[in-house]
Amino acid sequence: MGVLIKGGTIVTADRTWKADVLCADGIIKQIGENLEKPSGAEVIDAGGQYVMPGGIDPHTHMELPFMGTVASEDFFSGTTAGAAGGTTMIIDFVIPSPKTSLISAYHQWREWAQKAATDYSFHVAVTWWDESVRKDMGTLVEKHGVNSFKHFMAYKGAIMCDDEVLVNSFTRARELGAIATVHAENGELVAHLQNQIFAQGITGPEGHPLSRPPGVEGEAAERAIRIADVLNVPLYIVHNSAIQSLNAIARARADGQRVYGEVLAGHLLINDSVYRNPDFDFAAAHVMSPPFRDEEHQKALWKGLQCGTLQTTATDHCCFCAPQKAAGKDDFRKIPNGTGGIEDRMGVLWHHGVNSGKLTMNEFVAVTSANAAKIFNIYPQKGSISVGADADIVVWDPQKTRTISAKTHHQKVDFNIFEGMEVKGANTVTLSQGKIVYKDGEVRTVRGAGRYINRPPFAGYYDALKTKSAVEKPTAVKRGGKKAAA
Ligand code: DUC
Ligand code: ZN
Ligand code: ZN
Repeated sequence: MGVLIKGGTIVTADRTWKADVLCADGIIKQIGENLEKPSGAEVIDAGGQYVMPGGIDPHTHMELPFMGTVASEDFFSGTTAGAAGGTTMIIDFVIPSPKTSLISAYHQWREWAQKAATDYSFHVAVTWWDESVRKDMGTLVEKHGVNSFKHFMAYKGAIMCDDEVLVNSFTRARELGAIATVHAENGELVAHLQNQIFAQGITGPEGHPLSRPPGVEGEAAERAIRIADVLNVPLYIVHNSAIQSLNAIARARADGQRVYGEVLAGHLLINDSVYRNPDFDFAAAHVMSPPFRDEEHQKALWKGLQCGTLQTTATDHCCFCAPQKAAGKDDFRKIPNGTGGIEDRMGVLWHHGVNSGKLTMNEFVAVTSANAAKIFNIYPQKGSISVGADADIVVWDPQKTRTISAKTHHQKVDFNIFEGMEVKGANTVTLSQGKIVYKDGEVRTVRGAGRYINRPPFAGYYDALKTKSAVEKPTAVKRGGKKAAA
């Protein structure tokens, strides 16, 4: 059995070369020229095509209970849509409500994710603090393969962390060898601006970006970076959309701090004019946080990705259909925040990144899979084409064109933020664990075939962090005895 991918050009984050790839038992068994077809193996003709690691989307929210509703995309439909577009792994978020146990929330999400068609893992959000949270973080790292903890600095009165929670949780993450991650928006400022703008009579979706200006994001990013620096913990900032947060990351990295930045395909390609569209359904369909920004920010984000200030691309895939968005018909503050994109991230990044010359093919692999695998400590099991790696692979035809549309996508949502966009370059085949899950327009995913992927803590990586004697080895000043002469 198995699958032999013949005649393609392998593209990884490091190199490009012509070779065949033999997949069996879920992994890559052999890479080489003119490999023999084992009996019973299926052959994929990859002539004229690229063979790359399947995409990893490190930021999704399948079937998330949020803002009084539940995201429409579930773990099966969402991972299937991902597979159709070349993404073979997601890292989703366990988000416990304040005062609920992290461990029970983790088990709840594991149960929901049983139906996933491709592999997945979980970041766990810390939304409150007490001794049980401290203990549960330890259990999650030591027993459940979690190495990243998320902190929402926005969503006041719901899941927002104040500085006390950030400090406690970052400190604990440091002890455990885990990485802290943040949604960087100052939730206090957002709440203040939302109320002010609403009181001024702006009730529609155009109020959404006005209540979340770039400075709100910059402040939170800067604060999270400073806290992480003092506590000496690595930090990953999700969905950077603004020059302010980008610059904060660039400064911290130039200063030697381990700070990583993610950008969403949507923030690179969609601008804030969508919120001023007179059609409520259209404008509301784009309500997500942080909001889409103007072109100046988009250009800076592309440059951030090109120069390495930002290392990963994601989607924040969190789908709500028009009837759900209508909850905020008369009040933009009540529109469920979230947009989709898992199916199209690879295609739009290839088209607007590689075809435009902004990214090399190897950089494309870095920002769509390899870097996420490295940052979240699952490389080279994921994000690589190497013997022994999981056989999560896309066969990519650089000549294939398609037009993105909600009418044809596999995502369980009635809107596509990239509607009408023509892209050149697409997967013809997707393999997950060595099995064909998508081929030439036909989806072959299997409900429940996805596995939970453990992510170990970062022991060696932490050893390399600079030590901060002021925090780690304080020395008391000796006093008493004879007074020194004045
Ligand atoms: N932003 C969104 O738009 N949706 C889900 C959560 C988030 O941070
Ligand atoms: Zn977020
Ligand atoms: Zn999110």
